[in-house]
Amino acid sequence: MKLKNDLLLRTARGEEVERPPVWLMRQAGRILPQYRALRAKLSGFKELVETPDLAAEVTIQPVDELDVDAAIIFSDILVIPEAMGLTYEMVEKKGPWFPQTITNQSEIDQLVVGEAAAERLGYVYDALRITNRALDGRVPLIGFAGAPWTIFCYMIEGQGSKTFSKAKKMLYAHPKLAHQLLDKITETTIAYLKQKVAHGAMLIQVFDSWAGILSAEQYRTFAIPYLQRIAEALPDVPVTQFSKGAWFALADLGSLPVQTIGLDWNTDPAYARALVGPTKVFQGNLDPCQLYAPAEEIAQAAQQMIRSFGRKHIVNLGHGVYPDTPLDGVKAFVQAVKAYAYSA
Ligand code: 1CP
Repeated sequence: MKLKNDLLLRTARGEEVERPPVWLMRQAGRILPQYRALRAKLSGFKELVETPDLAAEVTIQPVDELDVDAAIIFSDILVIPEAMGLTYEMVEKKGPWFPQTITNQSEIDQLVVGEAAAERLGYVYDALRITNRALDGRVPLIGFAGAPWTIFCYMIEGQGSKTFSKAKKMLYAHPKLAHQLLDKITETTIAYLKQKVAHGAMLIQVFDSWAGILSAEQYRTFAIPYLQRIAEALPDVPVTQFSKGAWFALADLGSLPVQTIGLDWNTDPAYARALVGPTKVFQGNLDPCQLYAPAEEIAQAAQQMIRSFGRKHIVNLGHGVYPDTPLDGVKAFVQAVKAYAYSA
């Protein structure tokens, strides 16, 4: 498909661009009144995720309302554990809940893996196809998955956690089992992301939301090799690796065969550049709470951030936008970036 706005893809490929592209993690969701209105008519979150026409509709809402430079397909990282055999519920105001979790070898042996699991997610591929048809090339469509370590956390723990200490316990007490499970998640994620690319995802982002609770040594052992396999399996699209809180792993992340590294707001761009080297593109990293400030201050903060990154930068927040963020703050952020021009 011919794109009318391919700024994100040109930037991710390392080309010289006129200004940085901008989109927001979690842009499709509760910050938008049109999302809340649609969501209120449904039985719950999963109905939205599993109905391709509706998922496509909320994917496009932020492109219409916010004028961002990319769409990200509306879905969740938790479709992968579900496809492998662990169904999830999304409990209102609480978050995900898995009635069944992984505790031993035989439960790992029973998981559905690879293409057999990925083929259960036809609703995601349909949503991608429908979204691209409706977008008609206005902006690129981003596909995503959770990183193996983050998916492992939910499969062991069965819900969100501050410490994910049950998941970490398996790394210390049963490292062989941990590697078996990480391997199966990786194989499934690769099959899934290949299908996403085949159905129209033009860039893939891998979310390692719980990277920051591991040590540098554990991240090198239990995360990096699996991220490497995923990136190597996707030669046809740019890949963004976002490992939240993983400042201690920046040099390792810099050696992955990905085009873009996502940074959270705790990470100084110059510090990251020194560890990652000159070639990667960075994505990030405004504090999501900055968007609670007056519009004028948001614009100044956005410009200052762009200057501190220099070139090779995709503008985003340092994590997902918070649901109670004022829409005017989000718009001030996007417009400030779109008004920016790199000096020659
Ligand atoms: O009320 C609602 O509508 C549910 C809120 C919600 C939304 C809008 C959840 C529940 N998931 C989503 C969509 C979603 N999830 C997207 C959509 C596309 C976009 O970015 O606009 C994406 C990319 C995700 C990814 C996701 N889900 C991550 C990784 C990114 C991150 O924020 O770190 C994680 C950790 C999840 C799990 C999840 N899904 C939902 C919740 C509340 C959680 C987190 C639970 C926890 O704290 O453990």
